[in-house]
Amino acid sequence: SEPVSCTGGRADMSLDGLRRTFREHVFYTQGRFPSVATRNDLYMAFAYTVRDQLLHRWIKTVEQMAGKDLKIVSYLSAEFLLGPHLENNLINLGIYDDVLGIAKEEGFDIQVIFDQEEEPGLGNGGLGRLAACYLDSLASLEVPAIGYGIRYEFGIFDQEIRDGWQVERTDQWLRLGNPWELARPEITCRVSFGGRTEPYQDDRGRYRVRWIPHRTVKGVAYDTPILGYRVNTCNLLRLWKAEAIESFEFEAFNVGDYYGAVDEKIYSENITKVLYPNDEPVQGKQLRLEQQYFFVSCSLQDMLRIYKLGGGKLDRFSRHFAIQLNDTHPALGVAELMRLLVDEEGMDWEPAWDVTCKTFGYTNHTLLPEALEKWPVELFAGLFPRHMEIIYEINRRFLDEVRRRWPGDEARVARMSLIDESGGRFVRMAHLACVGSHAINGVAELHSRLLKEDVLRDFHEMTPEKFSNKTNGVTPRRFLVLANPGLTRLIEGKIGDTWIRRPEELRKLEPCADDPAFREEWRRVKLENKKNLARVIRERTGIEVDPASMFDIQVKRLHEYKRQHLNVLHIIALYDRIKRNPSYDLCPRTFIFGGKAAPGYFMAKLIIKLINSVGDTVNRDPDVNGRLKVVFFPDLNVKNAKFIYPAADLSEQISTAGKEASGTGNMKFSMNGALTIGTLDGANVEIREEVGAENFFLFGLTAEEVYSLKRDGYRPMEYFQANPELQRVVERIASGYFSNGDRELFKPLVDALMFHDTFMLFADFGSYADVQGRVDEAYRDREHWTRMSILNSARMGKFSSDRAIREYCEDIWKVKPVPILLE
Ligand code: GPV
Repeated sequence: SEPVSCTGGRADMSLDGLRRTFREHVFYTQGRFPSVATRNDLYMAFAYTVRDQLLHRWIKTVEQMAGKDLKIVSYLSAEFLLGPHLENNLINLGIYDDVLGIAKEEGFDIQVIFDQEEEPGLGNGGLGRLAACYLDSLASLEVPAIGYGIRYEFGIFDQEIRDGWQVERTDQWLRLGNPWELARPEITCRVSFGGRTEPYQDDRGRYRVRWIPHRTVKGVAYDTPILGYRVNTCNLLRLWKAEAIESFEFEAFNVGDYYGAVDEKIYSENITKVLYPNDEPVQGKQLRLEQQYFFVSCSLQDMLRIYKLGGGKLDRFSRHFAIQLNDTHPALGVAELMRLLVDEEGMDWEPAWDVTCKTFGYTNHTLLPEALEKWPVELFAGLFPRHMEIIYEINRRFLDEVRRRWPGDEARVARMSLIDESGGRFVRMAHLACVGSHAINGVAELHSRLLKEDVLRDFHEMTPEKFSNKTNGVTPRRFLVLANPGLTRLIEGKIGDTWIRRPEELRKLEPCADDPAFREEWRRVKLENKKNLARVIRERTGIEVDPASMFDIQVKRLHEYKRQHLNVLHIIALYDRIKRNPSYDLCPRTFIFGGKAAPGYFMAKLIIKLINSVGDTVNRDPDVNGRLKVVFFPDLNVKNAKFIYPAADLSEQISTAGKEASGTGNMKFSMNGALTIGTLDGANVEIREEVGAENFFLFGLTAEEVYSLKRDGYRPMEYFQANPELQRVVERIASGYFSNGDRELFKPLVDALMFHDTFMLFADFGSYADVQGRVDEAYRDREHWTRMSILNSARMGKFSSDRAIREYCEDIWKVKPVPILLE
């Protein structure tokens, strides 16, 4: 067919073209005269101007892919934590400076326009942000890909801090409209729930099963274009919204049941109303399971539809689609694809199973046993009677195989079964994902090793060839170029800009670490970034912080295993030293925390309160005299994070070894020249390898030591009794020193540490405090510190998500780039 013509007009990317398109959008899209256009009108007009460019490339992408014998990556994720689009798209298009110029000419501040964008917070933290980085890299590497997920009407809640406590407010990201998405009311799927199954014979006399569901909803596609960096590939993020199917309304209307019809509508739309704000461990709620099935079923139906458009035969499906399961949230896909192929398409079991296993890959993101998803069989079978049967059949065949390999080993059979029967009956989603995938991976070397040795040991013994490691990465576009323009310019001045696509080339900066003038410049940029963060902190919290002090930052979801409270214990120790010796020599430090707590996670919320209470006391104590400041930065999200990573001197990555699968914040900090204080956990291990042990502050037990200590009976009290400073620290909290004499407030926290200390803070406290002492000394030698900082940035190339995606493409997905031409 004729190539679609969309040159000229709004596709014109010259300065004049952009300016004209922008003015047109103010007028024809927003319906405003320039003189009465609101801030939002201007933002919308800019966004549509940019979107026109994306759509131009999107059409070219679809056009040039059609009819080719290619393979598409399909990334299934319950979360995509994208962050604001506008700035990112300007960078990827290469028109950032042009648009800055236009804004200036038209007489307004582009920062104010950027600030107007509400970010799509469709994720909780690391897992959702990783999915967003991977979409950026897939497009930047020109790999055909679709991200599939849920269009939550309310994303992750907005966090406010009141009286030191977290207060949640609903996120209203769609309130003023979303210029980045295209509703596709004609692309819909039906998704069913409940009911029963019934056997029948098909026209060839074969035994078949039909599912007679209790209710059915409609999924509607909403598409967001995802443009790669300085390429024409524009991929698709397709998010599903749940609606009522029309027939329900008609039926109800016919019997005069107006309210019934409206009820049904509300009931259906509920499915995609809100993101569950718990990350690991997830909550075992029925609606959550419905969400998972809803988006997985829509996505698989969509892939089959697209595949059939190309006229392909179903038994070759896996040659054209590689589906990646982002943790077990979409693992139901294994059973759903079997149902679609066998029940709907009439395939036999064996070929359908072959297609399924060849299509799916599974990424595990956690070692916390309580975070491994399992659903009560009763709940599961009630919602998905047919999938339950399919899972039993998968399990029967699988366990037969286990019994053939290990005759008489019934303990192994029980351990590996898809059904957990050790007290109640549960469907184990990780087992379903393992059995139904040809590839299983962890997200850092250590994590992948521990998966093989521990969590998925039996599966590794049975099919070692399925296992591999894919260390996480982050996109240098958003987390360096966009977040840190000062540093980007400085680096570009030395080594050009090719590192933005090939971050291994950042190594060329290494010699600059020895150049005093460059170090001076490096410090100047860091100071500017710290002033910038100091301004934002003042605006949001009223707290004054000194940009000359060391910025020591821990931002991430609040979790006991991430040990924000270990950081607090150390702050209190420093405070205690000052109180005991007012002339105590401490390099001035500003401790900055940020992150959300799951609304039902009491201990995490109490830790936020503790941080704020300690801050209140320390920040106003005249004895401290500027040496210590403690800040809790409210509402950490992608938009706010851009002020934070570039301003850090020290990055806190202090999880209990063996608990953090990878971490990705650790990478964002180090790329921006922060030094890390951290345990040998997750990707910290590899970061330390890359930057060099001499440029990393290591402390704490190893994962092996944590395990053996636990096995031999860990007694926190022993560490407590051996460390007088730790005693004084805990005593200050317990005595009500930070809570106006209230000894009850932090008692749950103190008791948990004294009597259980599940995450071994006491065992690591001594080593942590010692190494913090070395950090203090190191910061005094500013030249040497700067050297280490430069080397951190220069050696972080490995942690670009481009590298990670290349590995997935080569080892798991077997997909190749498809360059897209504009003309
Ligand atoms: I499972 N992760 C997350 O954010 N939410 C989850 O539900 C689960 C895992 C995180 C891990 O905690 C991080 O260590 C990891 O870096 C990230 O996933 C991306 O792999």
